[in-house]
Parts: sequence; structure tokens; C-alpha cells
Amino acid sequence: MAVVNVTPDSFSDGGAHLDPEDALAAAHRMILEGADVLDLGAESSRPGSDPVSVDEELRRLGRVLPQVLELGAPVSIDTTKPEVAAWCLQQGAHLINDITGLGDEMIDVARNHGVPCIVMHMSGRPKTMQRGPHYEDVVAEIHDFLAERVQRAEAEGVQTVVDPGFGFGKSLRHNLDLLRRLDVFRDLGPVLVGISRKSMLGALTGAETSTRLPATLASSSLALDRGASILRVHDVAAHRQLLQVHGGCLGFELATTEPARIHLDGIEATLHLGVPDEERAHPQTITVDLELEVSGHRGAAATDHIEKAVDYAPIPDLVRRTCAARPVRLLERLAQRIADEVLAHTEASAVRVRLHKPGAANELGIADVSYELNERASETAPDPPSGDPLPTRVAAIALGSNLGARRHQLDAAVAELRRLGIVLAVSDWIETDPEHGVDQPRYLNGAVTLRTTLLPTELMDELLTIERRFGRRRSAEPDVAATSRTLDLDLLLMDDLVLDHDDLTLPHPRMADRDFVLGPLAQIAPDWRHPVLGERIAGLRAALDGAGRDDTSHRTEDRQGPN
Ligand code: HH2
Repeated sequence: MAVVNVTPDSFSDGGAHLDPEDALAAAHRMILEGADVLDLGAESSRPGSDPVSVDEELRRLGRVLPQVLELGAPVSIDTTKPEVAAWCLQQGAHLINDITGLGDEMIDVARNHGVPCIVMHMSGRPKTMQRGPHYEDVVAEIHDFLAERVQRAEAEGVQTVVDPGFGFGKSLRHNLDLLRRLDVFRDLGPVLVGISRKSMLGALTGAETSTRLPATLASSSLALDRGASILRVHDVAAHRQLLQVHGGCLGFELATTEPARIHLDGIEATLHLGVPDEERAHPQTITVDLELEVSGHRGAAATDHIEKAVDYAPIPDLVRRTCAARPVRLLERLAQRIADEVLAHTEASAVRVRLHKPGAANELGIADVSYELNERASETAPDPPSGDPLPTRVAAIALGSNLGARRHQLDAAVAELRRLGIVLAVSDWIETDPEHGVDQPRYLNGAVTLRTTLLPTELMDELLTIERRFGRRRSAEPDVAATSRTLDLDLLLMDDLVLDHDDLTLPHPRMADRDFVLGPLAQIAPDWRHPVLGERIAGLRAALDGAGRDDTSHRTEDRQGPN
């Protein structure tokens, strides 16, 4: 769980995210770094802090919550006020984090919206809580308090996560007792721990708030060992690494000596196959069965986290593309190509490829001829890779965004494009006015050239998937077409291909009229010739300039890093 404080006075990052754009950028960065939940708070609870009014808390949250929700990650609201929680849940927030131990009114709000709650223990209130805190048995007393609140919430059908509340009305000794005996709380359900950068770490190490990451990681690791399920942290990337080591270690404990096997049976692929030329001239369909030997499953077995599982979803497409890439005479050669591609593009340590060619030998009374090949990665991954490489094409892609954390969305989209091939060049991000003077926020635009083995329609599908991941809805409806967008990706050119399919036209039909497309593209591919107009991109740009483009609407926003 990543902390996003839109406060001027939080103890660890006071004011850093008060500006909505900064908060949004931080939230987006944390999601990319691997945060599962964002905890959005607008009232500091540091010792000695003053409470804020409902109106002020709502004002701070209202400036960021809708945009943060659009990022698509679950959002928790760190608030003590039922009115604030209710408003945020109406907007679409997903859970409540109440540091005051979930009063009955807050339980009602959670029940009415059907959301879970984090119930935290605090002794007193932030203003005075650190003045001589006292317990007979800190662990037992806090356990009893949380048990009572959990029972009350459960009676109303509200799910809970418990949190002993490190630093909230506790001395260093109390905090350390709670951490050492954290496993006591596990009978109450999932346990959340928020020690990140807190003063108990300063008391132990003498480190200032901003340099407490090593101490935080040590405490997070202890908490995980004692059964914590959720870590509330400021430094997401560092904790992602910590969890990877933790999960890997657990997985190693669970490891068996045998690798796991994944079977993908019945992948149908169309290709030109056969020894006689006339047989190869016609497309035919074969069936491919794969068995992959993998060892990367252990993290998934240990943690139940999807991102630790072996991702087999792209493999059928890889097989189909390999089959379709070029004609082949023998099943033996085709099986070798498939094995090479699968081993090069997956973490499999070995692959068994079985090819079925139904009806191949009907005249011999054989219904199905199959050929099987076993390859291990070490044997089949010579450097450079064996086999003929898949053919590649260079694509030009336009990027645009006028909603949310524009820069970060565009940077993240470029990172996604790198998964699809080799990004050859990235233009500057250029700020532009919306097309046709539509009343919308201004855009950031740019362009990328990408070398890829994907076919044009496959690349187009990937671009649409990336857009959807960033929350973009495409529609033929004019009002939707004219709405703002978190991310817009347009396939402009692919080599010198000219296509006019139902769902894809190349070159992009309106690229030559759009300065926000030609401007960035002319920076990175000035000599690329438009395959229909026959003119260089730089020439098309100059022609638009001549037609009276409004230069004042453009300014260079930022230079991309090394490509
Ligand atoms: N700690 C803080 C705030 N909210 N919620 C839970 N459930 N558990 C915690 O330990 C916890 C919390 C304090 O940290 P931070 O938000 O960084 O500072 P501030 O309260 O000063 O904004």
C-alpha cells in the first residue's frame, strides 16, 4: 500500500504532493513501481498535528481523487471522518483506512457502500497521543480493542484489516513489543503494518526522516516474517524488491527438485507447408502442442500473486506468427523454429513441440501425422540466435495525452512499446492545442519509431490494449471522439506499407494534416517518405508551416532520455 498524502504538514513528505499534478504523478509512479493499493490522505496524523475541518479535507481530496481513481488502482481513503469517507466512496474509492479504530458511524458508511475497512488502534488523539502513553500489556490491550471493533464490523457485514497503529500513542518499547509479537494479531484477519519512516526508526538509528529507508526495510522484513499481509509504505520500488526477495525465499523453501510443466495443447496455426511446391502454395492448418518446463512458478506457489506466475498468454500468438512468417517444407524445420522462438521469448528451460498435420497421409490410412521435438534452452540458444529471425518492420507511432499525469502516461506508454520491439527513437514531448479548437485541456504530443516483428494488425491491437490499460475508451460516437484522453496511440506508418482494411488504414489517413503529428515525427524521422504522397515527412511538415500553422501554440516541453 503506497502512501499519497495531499497535506502541507505530513511528517515524512509534508507538502510534497499538495499540488494535484504532483500527487497524481506520485500516485502514477507508485503504481508503475508495483503498488497494489494507494492510500490517499488529506489530514496529517503526526504527533502534535492539528485536525482539519471536513470542508478543508474534502477540498484537498476533491482536487485529486477523481484523477487518481482514473489510474485504475484500488484507492483507500485515510480519514477519520465518516462524511469524508462517504463522499470519497461515492466517487468510487475502494476502502476506508480509519486510524481512530472504526467508530460505529464509520462502520455504517462502510456497510452502506459495501467496502472493507482498515481498523487501526490509536491511544488518544494526534495532538496529545505521545504524552506519556501507558499500557499494562500493550499487545493484549490492543488485541482486545481490535477484536472488539472487528466483531462489531463483522456483525454489520463489513470486512476488516487490523493495524496495531505503530507510533500512535506508543513509546518506543510499546512499538517494539508490538512488532516482535505481531503474529498475535493474525487471528483477527489480515494485518497491516505502517512503520515506514516513523520516529521509532529515528529513535533506534538516529537517522533523519528522509534517510530512514534502510531502517524501514528492516522493520518491514520483520513484520512480514511475523505475518503482516499489507505494508503501508512511502518507498514502493524498494519494498517491491523486498517482497521479491521474501517471496523468492519462501518459494525456495517450497521448491521441489522437479521443475513444473505447462501444457498448451491444440494451438491452431495456418501456414504454407509441404515439400511439393503446389502443396506449399496453399495455406493449411496444423495443430501445435507445447510442453514448457519452468521453474519460475515457485514465487507464485508461495505468494498466490499473478505477477509471479509464468505468463503463457502470449505463447499461442508467438507460435502462430512463427508459422505464418514464411513457407516451410518440413515439419522438422518448423518444429525447430517454434522451439527456438519459445525458448528465446519465455523463461522456459526446455520445450517439447509436437506438430500434428491432420489428413497428411490419408491415402496410407493414417489420420494424423505428428512430429515431436525436445529442446533445452542451453542447447538451443546460441549467440546470435539460431534459425532465421522473424522479419521486422519499422513503425511510426504518434502519442498524445491531455488528461491526468500527461508526461508520466506518455513515458509509461513508451516503456510499454519497448515490450513490442526495439524503440529506435523518441521525440520531444510537445504541448499543443486540441484539434479544431475543441474546448479541452491542452495536449502533450510525441512520436516514436519502433522496430518490431509484429504484423500491422497485431501492432494495432497491442496499441489499443495499451490505450485501454490507461483508461481510454474509443468509440465512433462523435461526442466520445471529441472527449479528452489519458492516452492516444495512433499507428502512422509501417515501412512503406499501404493498407486499407476495415480496422486499419496505412498510412494513417489524417497524419499529413496534423502538425501535432508531423512536428514530433519530423524530429525523429525527417527523411521517411510518405508512401502515398511520395513526400518526405520534413517536406510535409514544411508544407503545413507554409499553410499558416500557428507556431505560438507549440512549445517544447521536455527532452526524452537516451533512446
Ligand atoms: N500512519 C500514518 C497515517 N495513516 N494508517 C494506518 N492504517 N496505519 C498507519 O500506521 C498510519 C496510517 C502516518 O503516516 P503518514 O501518512 O506518512 O504521515 P501523516 O499522518 O503525517 O500524514
